[in-house]
Amino acid sequence: MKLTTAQFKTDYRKLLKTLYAEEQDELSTSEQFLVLGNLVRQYLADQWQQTTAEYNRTQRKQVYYFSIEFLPGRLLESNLLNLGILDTVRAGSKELGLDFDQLVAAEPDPGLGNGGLGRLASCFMDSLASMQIAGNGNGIRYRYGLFKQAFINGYQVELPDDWLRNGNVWEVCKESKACTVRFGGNVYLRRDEASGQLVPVYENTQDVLAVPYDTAMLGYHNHVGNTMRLWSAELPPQADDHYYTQADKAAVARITEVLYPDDSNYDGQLLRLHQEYFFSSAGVQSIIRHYRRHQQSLVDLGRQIAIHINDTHPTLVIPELMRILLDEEHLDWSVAWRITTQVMSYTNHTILQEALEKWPQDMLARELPRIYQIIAEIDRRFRVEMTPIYGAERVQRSAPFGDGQVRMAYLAVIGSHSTNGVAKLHTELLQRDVLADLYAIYPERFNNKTNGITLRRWVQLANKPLSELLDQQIGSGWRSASSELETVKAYQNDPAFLAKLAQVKLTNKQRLADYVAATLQIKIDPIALFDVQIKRLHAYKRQLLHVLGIIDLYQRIKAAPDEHYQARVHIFGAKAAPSYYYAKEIIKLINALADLVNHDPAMRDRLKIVFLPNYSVSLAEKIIPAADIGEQISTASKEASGTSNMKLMANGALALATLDGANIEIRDAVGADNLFLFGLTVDEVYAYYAQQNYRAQTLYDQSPRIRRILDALVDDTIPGIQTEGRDIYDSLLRFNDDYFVVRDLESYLAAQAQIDQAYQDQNQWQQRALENIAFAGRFSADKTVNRYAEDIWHVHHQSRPETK
Ligand code: CR1
Repeated sequence: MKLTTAQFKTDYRKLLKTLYAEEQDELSTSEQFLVLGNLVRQYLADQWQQTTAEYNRTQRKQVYYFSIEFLPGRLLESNLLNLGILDTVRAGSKELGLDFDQLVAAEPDPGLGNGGLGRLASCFMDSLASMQIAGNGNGIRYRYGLFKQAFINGYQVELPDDWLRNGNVWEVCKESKACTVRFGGNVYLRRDEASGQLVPVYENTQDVLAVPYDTAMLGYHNHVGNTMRLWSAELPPQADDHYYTQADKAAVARITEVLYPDDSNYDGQLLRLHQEYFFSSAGVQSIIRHYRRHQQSLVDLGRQIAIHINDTHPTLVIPELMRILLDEEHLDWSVAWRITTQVMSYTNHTILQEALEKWPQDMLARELPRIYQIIAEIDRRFRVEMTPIYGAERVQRSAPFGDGQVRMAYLAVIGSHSTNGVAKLHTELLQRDVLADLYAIYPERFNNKTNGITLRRWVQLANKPLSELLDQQIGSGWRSASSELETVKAYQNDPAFLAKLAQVKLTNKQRLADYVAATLQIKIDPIALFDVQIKRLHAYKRQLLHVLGIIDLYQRIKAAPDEHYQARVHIFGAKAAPSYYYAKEIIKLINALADLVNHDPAMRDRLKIVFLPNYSVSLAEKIIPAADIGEQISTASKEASGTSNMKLMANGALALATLDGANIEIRDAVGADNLFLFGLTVDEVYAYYAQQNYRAQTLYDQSPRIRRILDALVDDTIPGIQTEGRDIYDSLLRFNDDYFVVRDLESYLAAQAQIDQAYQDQNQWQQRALENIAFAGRFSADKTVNRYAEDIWHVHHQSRPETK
């Protein structure tokens, strides 16, 4: 949009008066943010309204992305960037005497997700709009986001995230578009006298009103404003003869009160089931209602809409759509089923058994009786159809019902026309292992869609020094066509450019160092190598391996303090699920080790550990541009894709990585010389599983170095971790190290030694960083969503040269 600084200043002053009727300097920073946010809301309104109107007028096929998590990050700056008025508003703010960066930081960062899954959903929202795909988000408006993490005495404590306390400038409540979601009660089918149709009769249900809150999702410089719709649970309007109590109100509000703080872990709470049906049902109802307003017949539904199931949490959209088509639209089962499978598609995000959702059949029957009947019929028909072809055993292994449970991933595959994994290796493992029986039955349904990230947030906004340098060197075309980043390779042997690249990194490291000094009172030197691991705390992600590597370095410096060591700062960001005891012990270990190392004068500033609390999207934006090394060290096969690997690469960090998830594709893009690989391969891990011949204890017995490192956990080297140190030690030796930490330790140490060596040659290091930046465009979410659009949703997108 067009905007001059003069106009902006006038608008700002006017709105300030309307909202607060005060002088500018009376306002707090967060009030100033609210004025600016509301103004930007006004600026984006045209674009949002016109897009909605255009979708209604042209009746383009709509994509609905259902996700129980979204992690959009702060929206002020990204909305300004996408509108094309970021520089104007920044300059205008300055003239108004506002501290723009402070205002940006005053926006609450919505923590409506746990980690990669939720952040991916938000990268996709950004890319859908930027690729001019008619894509809508559908999720839950949690009253409280993911807990805020603090450390007390090195232990994680969880504080409530009251993100809505000052309101939310970006959302619009659409009370008139609310729908009713039914839980519990009894249901039976009765033949309607007049029509002769079977209609369900519900008795004693608990009805909940789902109220939508819409947020605009803007495209980059293209006048598109898509919608992310989040549902909030409320009491239905009061009937004349019935008054609600406070307790009624609280019971209903509970459904959308908190985000489940578990990542890669299935949580079978009743409330979780209610959340899942709540947003699935509300979303599908509103889609059909909207569709019905514009179309006569439902037979074309499959050509007009696509519903995407982001992990299994929204799988109940399948029986819910069936319910509406059967009970309300009176279609035959076979017609309804054809439409449903045509509409639905599913992405799997993990092969971890503990994360695959299964609901007890009796619980589903009690809580969602009609939905249960429909799933039972899906199960019955699947068995009838498939048993003659594939045999009873395979069908029993792959049907929705099994062992008294409803297996949600199986239901998702059976009820969709497409199932995808999120990296090549992951999709292969789904086909080979986790979903092998269903792959045998429906091979044509399986496909891979490697994850992607939006470079607008992760480079343009997070790393302005790099963005400006790129503009100077290769022009600004890369900002809308990320493949153009590859042209920067022409400067691989230009020492002046490499020096500028090094300078950019130093600037970002200094900025992070300032933040660390201000928040943790730890002094770190930007000249040191910054080695970063940022992700949820989980045994399979192996933060422990990283810690053992640091213990090794600590011990080596202690043993030979006068040798030369590359100075290092090890930076962690990680939340542990509140109920994940082992993960919390690792947090305590890292903090205790940090305490020891950071205060040991023998380290002479050559080793520092920084564990930044409350890892979040906005903290990631500070850390990633400052990283020299990004650790992606999961046990091979366990990390479905990873996405921080892509963000770090785009910011010129080199990966220290196992051959897992998308690391493999990153290696294929940048070449094995431009990252540091180590550790077991998937085949080696699977061979250990097959042969059951892994013994961590043997490795401990054979290697003095491993022994010395592990012993530090239990011999008081690190004060304050008596129980934690022992438990972790036992997990490795007594319980035989589920994630092959000990097995990969020496190979990890060797890779770290290579890194220290490589860092000495700064010219060559910058060449490698440049190679990573150059190929980051391959992992742009713009391309990823275009592939979904073409192969899965069958919708049109903008045809740019970079679509493939
Ligand atoms: C995976 O663990 C992947 C993201 C996004 C996570 C991670 O490797 O990058 O999904 N899975 O696809 C997950 O959270 C519940 O499952």
